[in-house]
Amino acid sequence: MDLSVIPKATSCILFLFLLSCTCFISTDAYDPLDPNGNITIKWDIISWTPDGYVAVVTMSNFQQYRHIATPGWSLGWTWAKKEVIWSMMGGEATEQGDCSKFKGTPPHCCKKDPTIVDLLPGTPFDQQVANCCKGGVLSSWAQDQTNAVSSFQVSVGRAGTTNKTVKVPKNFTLKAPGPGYTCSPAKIVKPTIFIQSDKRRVTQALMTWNVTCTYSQFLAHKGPTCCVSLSSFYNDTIVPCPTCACSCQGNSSQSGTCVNGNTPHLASVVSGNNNLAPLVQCTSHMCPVRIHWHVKLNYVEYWRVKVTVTNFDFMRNYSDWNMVVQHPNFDNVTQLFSFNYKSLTPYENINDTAMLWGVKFYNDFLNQAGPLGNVQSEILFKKDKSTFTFDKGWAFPQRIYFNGDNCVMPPPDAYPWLPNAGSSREVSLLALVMSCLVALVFYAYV
Ligand SMILES: *[C@@H]1O[C@H](CO)[C@@H](O)[C@H](O)[C@H]1NC(C)=O
Ligand SMILES: *[C@@H]1O[C@H](CO)[C@@H](O)[C@H](O)[C@H]1NC(C)=O
Ligand SMILES: *[C@@H]1O[C@H](CO)[C@@H](O)[C@H](O)[C@H]1NC(C)=O
Ligand SMILES: *[C@@H]1O[C@H](CO)[C@@H](O)[C@H](O)[C@H]1NC(C)=O
Ligand SMILES: *[C@@H]1O[C@H](CO)[C@@H](O)[C@H](O)[C@H]1NC(C)=O
Ligand SMILES: *[C@@H]1O[C@H](CO)[C@@H](O)[C@H](O)[C@H]1NC(C)=O
Ligand SMILES: *[C@@H]1O[C@H](CO)[C@@H](O)[C@H](O)[C@H]1NC(C)=O
Ligand SMILES: *[C@@H]1O[C@H](CO)[C@@H](O)[C@H](O)[C@H]1NC(C)=O
Ligand SMILES: CC(=O)N[C@H]1CO[C@H](CO)[C@@H](O)[C@@H]1O
Repeated sequence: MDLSVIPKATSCILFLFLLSCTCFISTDAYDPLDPNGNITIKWDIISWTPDGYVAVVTMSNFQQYRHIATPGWSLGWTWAKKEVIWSMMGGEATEQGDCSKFKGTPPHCCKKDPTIVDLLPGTPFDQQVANCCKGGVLSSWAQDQTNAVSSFQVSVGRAGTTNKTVKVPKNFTLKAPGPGYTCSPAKIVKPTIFIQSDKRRVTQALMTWNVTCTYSQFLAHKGPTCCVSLSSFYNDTIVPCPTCACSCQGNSSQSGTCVNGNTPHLASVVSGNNNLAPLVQCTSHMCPVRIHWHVKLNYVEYWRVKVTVTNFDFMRNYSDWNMVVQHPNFDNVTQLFSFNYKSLTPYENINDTAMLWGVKFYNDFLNQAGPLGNVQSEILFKKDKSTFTFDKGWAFPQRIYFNGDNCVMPPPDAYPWLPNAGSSREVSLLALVMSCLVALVFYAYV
């Protein structure tokens, strides 16, 4: 045998290795399940005042499944000139800043870089505007469009008083409430048209600008925040979340801290703390949230899955949680028990992705770690005879997101097998070897 083949064999293996790597590394900036997802912040100037303008600022969450939960959003920007906020409705600046230069009633906020938060539910009517006062909570577009919009009104002074002299604010920051969003510069767009409620008259903004903010999981957290475990009726093996999926136990610098589940008194002490950092129960995966997918039953026409979401974080209740699941059989889901369901169609004719969330007042609240810290549901799928199989892990999801973040899946070769699936595995290994040989032959002849 020619010795020169050996480096080629090595390069072939290297090539296959690189190929398999590119399949598993995901880039966080682009979300294949919601490629157009963004939060758009729109400023509509509705009147000019002697020293500035009154604007209605509207945030629309166009993301299909990522929402903003309590304690809600906060929006910041930097004024382009020496603007001040005389007054606000439906929102408030967190700090007034130094207004000592003003005689008489001081402005609401004199800071160069104000931070605005929503007002709380129950705000008096005379301080409200439409879509305000939800404590900064924004639903996702797929779950509830009417609650995916939040507005406040701001009266700006020491600003331009015509559309030629007004300067758009700069450096927008959106916190939800932590990091994760990156906002574009403001762009002047066509003035918004408002249709009056009786639909007999339309008005328009004097000037409008838009800011678009997009999410990156990489900016939001240092590492993953959830993982997936799998089991099935046809194999006793429970495939756990990958070890160290979110962090590792131990005391090195990369390791997380955790609390043992059998010390609930410690958990109740720490949950009095206002810190948002997770404090997870000690597990091999160290994730705050685990999603378990169990293939439960096989009928002639249908098959049934049980999904359990478990909270391992002692510091956090998930109000209004949601998850997104990608599985080819979501085009024929027959029934979901005790979760809400909506099909998402990121690609026009592939209908394999669904958003699931809790039923209001029943299981929309995922309690902190402990005996109440889980929610579950069962899904009934209708079999399509041409695609349905328990072989090759087909019955398991391809991707799961919890609250908008991608969960760590077990490696595909660890999925529970059908008891007689060993031979098909050898076949696929053989196919791999064959393809490597084909590549080798190709190399040898070029
Ligand atoms: C923001 O999302 C909306 C709705 O999906 C989309 O129409 C718009 O083009 C997006 N904007 C940007 C700048 O991506
Ligand atoms: C400013 O207003 C004038 C009319 O008053 C209009 O023609 C012009 O397009 C406006 N410019 C912008 C940037 O809105
Ligand atoms: C933009 O805002 C961030 C955070 O508020 C701040 O760190 C940064 O210096 C600001 N940049 C400019 C150009 O104002
Ligand atoms: C500005 O934002 C609004 C949503 O708030 C959207 O309807 C409009 O299309 C946006 N304009 C542009 C030019 O992106
Ligand atoms: C922490 O690390 C030190 C030194 O690296 C080691 O002696 C100690 O046993 C470790 N403690 C735990 C709880 O692992
Ligand atoms: C979670 O909710 C429960 C019940 O409403 C409450 O007792 C607990 O203090 C909450 N925990 C946190 C961390 O907010
Ligand atoms: C996708 O599947 C769902 C559930 O079966 C169905 O209601 C929906 O109409 C389908 N959408 C498309 C575009 O096929
Ligand atoms: C169950 O699946 C595991 C892989 O996760 C495999 O090692 C085991 O052999 C399977 N059990 C049976 C009875 O086939
Ligand atoms: C068995 C069955 O109902 N199959 C249907 C699954 O969904 C696709 C697309 O929605 C249909 O084309 C199949 O007929």
